[in-house]
Amino acid sequence: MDQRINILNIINSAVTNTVEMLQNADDKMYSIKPAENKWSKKEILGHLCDSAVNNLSRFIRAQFEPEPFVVVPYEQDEWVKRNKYNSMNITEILNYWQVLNSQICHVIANIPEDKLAVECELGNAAFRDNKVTKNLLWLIEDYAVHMEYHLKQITGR
Ligand code: NI
Repeated sequence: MDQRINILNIINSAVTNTVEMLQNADDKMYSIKPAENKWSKKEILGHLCDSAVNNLSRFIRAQFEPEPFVVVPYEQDEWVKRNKYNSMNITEILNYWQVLNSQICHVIANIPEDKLAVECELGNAAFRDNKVTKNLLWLIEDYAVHMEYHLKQITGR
């Protein structure tokens, strides 16, 4: 199967299943922070919104900026903190996340085939400050993998 279609299917079904599962969730329970410096489940979902915002920007810029496209990490804790997710209703966060992913899928579906091969340079702590070069398709797949990883933390499956 076309790898891009596979990724789009993964994102779409993850969003559908999560919205269905969480739309009637107990808001209080999802607001509990396991520790001062640990995210609540609502904040983890918020982190997925931040990931969507930042990656949407990357998926667009990688198509026209000079190659290799340099992937600059974003301050994840600051984004969660400044977005004040814990004071939002879980359905508000879910709606926001759903809309962001609908646009992300629209953008991914329309990337010209040759642009999926654009080189992207990663250089963050996860790679021990070494520069690693992947292509845009890898970056898109990594977005879905990261989403699934955090969804397991929220839904416990
Ligand atoms: Ni994460």
